[in-house]
Amino acid sequence: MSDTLERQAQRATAEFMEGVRARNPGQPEFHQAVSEVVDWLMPFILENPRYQENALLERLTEPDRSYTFRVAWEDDKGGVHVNRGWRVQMSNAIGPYKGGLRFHPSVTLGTLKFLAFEQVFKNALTTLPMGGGKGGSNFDPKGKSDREVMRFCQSFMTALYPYIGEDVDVPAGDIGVGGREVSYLFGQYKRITERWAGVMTGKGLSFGGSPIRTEATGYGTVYFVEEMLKERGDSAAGKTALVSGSGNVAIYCVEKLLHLGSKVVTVSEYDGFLHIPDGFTEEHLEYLKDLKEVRRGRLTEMAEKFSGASYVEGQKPWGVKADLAFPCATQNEIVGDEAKLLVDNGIIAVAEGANMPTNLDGIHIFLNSKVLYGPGKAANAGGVAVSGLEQTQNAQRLMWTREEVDARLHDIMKKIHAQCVQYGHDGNGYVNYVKGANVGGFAKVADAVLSCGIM
Ligand code: NDP
Ligand code: 2IT
Repeated sequence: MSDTLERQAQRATAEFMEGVRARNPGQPEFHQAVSEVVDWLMPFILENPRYQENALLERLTEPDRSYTFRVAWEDDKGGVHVNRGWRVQMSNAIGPYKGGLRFHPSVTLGTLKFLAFEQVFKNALTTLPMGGGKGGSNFDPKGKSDREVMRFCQSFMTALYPYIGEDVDVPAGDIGVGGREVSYLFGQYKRITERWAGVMTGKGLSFGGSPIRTEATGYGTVYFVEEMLKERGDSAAGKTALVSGSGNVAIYCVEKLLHLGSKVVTVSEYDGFLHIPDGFTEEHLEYLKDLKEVRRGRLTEMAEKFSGASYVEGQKPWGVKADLAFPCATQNEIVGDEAKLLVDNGIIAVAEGANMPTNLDGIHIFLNSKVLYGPGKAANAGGVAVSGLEQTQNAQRLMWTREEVDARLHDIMKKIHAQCVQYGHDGNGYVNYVKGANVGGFAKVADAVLSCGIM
């Protein structure tokens, strides 16, 4: 890039971000997500004036619409509670809105706008016709009984159902929303509308779910890292890996790493991490699945049960020496200093199972150190990709085999990787996957927006 273009891009980015912050006060996560995209996109936009002339960035940072609603529900003792629910429909430029629902006490409209914005570009990279959206609530499922979660989900869907549909907007899971919640939400949709439609993904296999959807995000993240390593003639086999989180994405990331012969030494929770220096075995993994998916228990239990395992309270896993890192918990779980620690300890590749787990300083540290860094919108797109395949199976009234869906997932992750290389190669053998993913995703969405006229 010429100096002039670089300076012009920096000025344009600063000016644009000033406007984003002014128009969206009090939404720092949204500012961060937009900034990560615009930083890499601006030179491309300046080189292609039709995007600027048609105010593409301004249009893509303004949701098509957002709904806010009250969710009142009754606990097991008859107490009445009120939470807030949202659905942000960011862009349906290339297909019906698609994206998960998050139930976590930290959720705000700004959180969901950041997630919906990321989703637009991620979904474009999958090569499937899906727009981007996200929703959720500040409800905390932790410590609630199954019946309480059911009543909450029924109340949430009663407010949400007019705004979704198989060709309109198709929600799925995210933090705090797994198979149990999707099933309750889907059940209430059918009850209210009196119709069965593929209006949610992540459904149970006996009622329209897709094989491999549960595993897809974690598996896909590992397929992506394999592609990144392959570029350097390397592979994940025999490598030591750090995984954070111990939910849906983390569990199946660990599983695929074990299949490939990697040594996984950590998983984590909100207030600490489980360290197994000799590496996870199949027995550890089966125990973890039962602990988290069935009993909803704490990792401290595993530290007590298995000799050689310990729970390190109040810390994240990033200080443990390893070759590969898979942040699979939540946003901003790797901030600048932690990225530096990983680099100093010789990390080779970082693949984000979570959305925006690395802050902007951390991203620059990884890129400047020439670490293979796969941003969430590329590395974790396998989950939504298999959701797209679930929509296709529902439309066909068919169910494909595990092998077929897994093969398609693998193929999609390779195609996402290829798009990142196409747009992110620096010409000297290093691929900037952040630039590649953002420019690749944007180019597809922006051309669709341009074709459909000014709106
Ligand atoms: P789960 O609810 O299954 O698990 C979330 C995990 O992250 C738990 O281990 C949880 O720990 C931890 N966590 C959540 N919030 C925090 C926090 N504020 N601080 C520290 N740890 C936290 O969610 P998923 O596995 O589905 O999602 C994990 C990440 O992956 C999210 O960023 C999500 O957006 C992203 N993602 C998910 C996809 C999916 O298909 N599910 C697809 C693509 C991305 P604890 O239980 O102790 O709170
Ligand atoms: O962030 C994500 O891509 C998801 N939570 C999955 C969305 C989906 O529609 O499957």
